[in-house]
Order: sequence, then structure tokens, then C-alpha cells
Amino acid sequence: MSRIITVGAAQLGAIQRAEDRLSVVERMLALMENAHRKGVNLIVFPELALTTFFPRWYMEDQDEVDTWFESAMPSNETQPLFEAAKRHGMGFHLGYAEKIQENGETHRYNTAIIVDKAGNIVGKYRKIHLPGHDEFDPKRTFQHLEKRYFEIGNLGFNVWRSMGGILGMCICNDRRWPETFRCLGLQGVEMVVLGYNTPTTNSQSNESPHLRWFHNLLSMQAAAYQNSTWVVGVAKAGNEDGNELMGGTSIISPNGEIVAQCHTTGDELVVADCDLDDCNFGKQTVFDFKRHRRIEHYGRITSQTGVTLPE
Ligand code: CDV
Repeated sequence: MSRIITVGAAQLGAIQRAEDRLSVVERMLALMENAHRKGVNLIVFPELALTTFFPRWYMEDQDEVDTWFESAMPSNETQPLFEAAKRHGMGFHLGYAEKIQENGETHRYNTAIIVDKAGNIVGKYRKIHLPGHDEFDPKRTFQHLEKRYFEIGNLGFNVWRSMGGILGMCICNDRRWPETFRCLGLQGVEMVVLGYNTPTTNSQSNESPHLRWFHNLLSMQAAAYQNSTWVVGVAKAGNEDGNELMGGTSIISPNGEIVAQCHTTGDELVVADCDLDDCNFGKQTVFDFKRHRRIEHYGRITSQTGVTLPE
């Protein structure tokens, strides 16, 4: 039986601070409609897809911060996405800011979900590698306050059997960490879906946009190859209130090759037929973990965070 998932990587262009969720959901529905015409089974939207990338704004008033969070999923505004999934028989991946009550306490996470073609949430991931800082930093040309607004994800790196394969998730900065993908690879992942909001410039250096683009692809392509998995990385791109976010949305094969890529910084859909059986060769040969991994020499990876220098 064929195990092809026709994936739509649905890049979103800029969302200004003043734009509301309804107008963003309208744009997402248009991308779903377009994807449906192209036979897409799974459409992937970016990190924090429903609003502007609000962690660039320093806020002290928690009520104001909370206006950027979803306290229900689906909500009134996002329900149409779930209905479109059912109508089109198309799964989707969505990143959003999650506010949740657990054991009588309020928690806030940078979250992503996989919704199946029946409109059911089948997987949830909460971002683990939160970048940035938690207080206003006057030395930066712009802020990146994820550590202020979100807690570290508490669900670990999981995979789910869905759409005929084994799917995994991570979010933006997680893609730069090989540990992320190896945890998923060790569960046999065949497709990792992820969204990102990556500024075109570095707020702390004069790193070139070219280098930023290169690091984005380098991380995802290496991860795909080293775990023999499809990787679908989807950007929120464009100029949000004067702040540039890079595009580069890509669908990457288990060989690490880019098979489809967006070339604008606006709303754009690229589609690829991803055969999950293409993962088999790498998983059975050079990256057959059971035969080749040498865990007796990997202790530092889980026992140490910072660098220990030699004497
Ligand atoms: N949203 C992100 O996680 N962005 C980071 C930036 C801060 C470098 C990223 O890794 O792309």
C-alpha cells in the first residue's frame, strides 16, 4: 500500500500587530482551499500562526499579554479551520500561544498541534528550546521575549501514528538542536512538521541575512538526513511592523534534499508528494540506530548542559 502524504507547506506572510485573528484565519482558509485543489492531505502552518510575532514586544501588563493567547482550541475564531479540515479531508498543523489551566494553575506555552482529516486534535507539542530573554534588553535592536511569556514545554518530544505514518513536531528554535530530532528519530519518526518565526537579522550582531538563511536550511537538512525523515519547515515571513522575518519554507526529503521551497515572503503554498517509504533505506543502513549508536559514549549529552573545559 502506498504511503504517500501530499504535504502543503503553507507559508504565511506578515501579520501586523493591529490585525485580528479573523483576517488571519481567512488567509489560512484560502491556503487550505488552494491546497485542496492540489490534492493536499496535510497542510502545515507556521509557529504562532494566528497573530503577529508578539514576543518582539515588551509588555508588563499580563492582561495585555494574554490577549495574544488562545484559552481554547478550537476557539470561535479557529473553528473554521477544523471545519475546513473535515470538509476537505485534510489534516493540518497549527502553531499558537496556549493558555491553559492545569491543577488549578495557569500555564502559558508556545504550542503546536496536529489535527487529522476528521478534525480531531491527535498530537500536541509545547516548545522546549525557548530562545531569547525574559527582561527588556536595551542592547538589542529588537526584543525576543519568549523566555518572558512562555514556560518550557512539559510534554517532551513525542510522535504520533497519523495519516498512515509516524509524525513528529518541534517548533522554530528546536530545529537548531540535533537532540530534538534524535529524540524523534529514536521513535521512528517519518515526518517532522515545524513552524518558525525567524528574524532576517540578528538583534545582537551584524550576521548577514544570507547566513541566517543558510543556518535555517543547514539545521533542517542535516536533521532530515541524520534521522532519515521528511522535514517540513514553514515560515511566517515578511515585514511585521518594520521587523523582517525570513521565508525559506521548505519540504526536505530523508536524504536531506529540498524538494519544494517558497520563494516569496508572502502567503505561499508549496506542495510535494512525500513517500514515507523513502525513509526506510537510511533507517536500515547508515542510520540504523540499533546497530550503530554507541550510547556508552553519549553520557554527557544528558548529564551536562554547559561546556566543561579541559584542565
Ligand atoms: N521563534 C524562534 O524560535 N526564533 C529563533 C530566533 C530567535 C533565532 C529561531 O531559532 O529562529
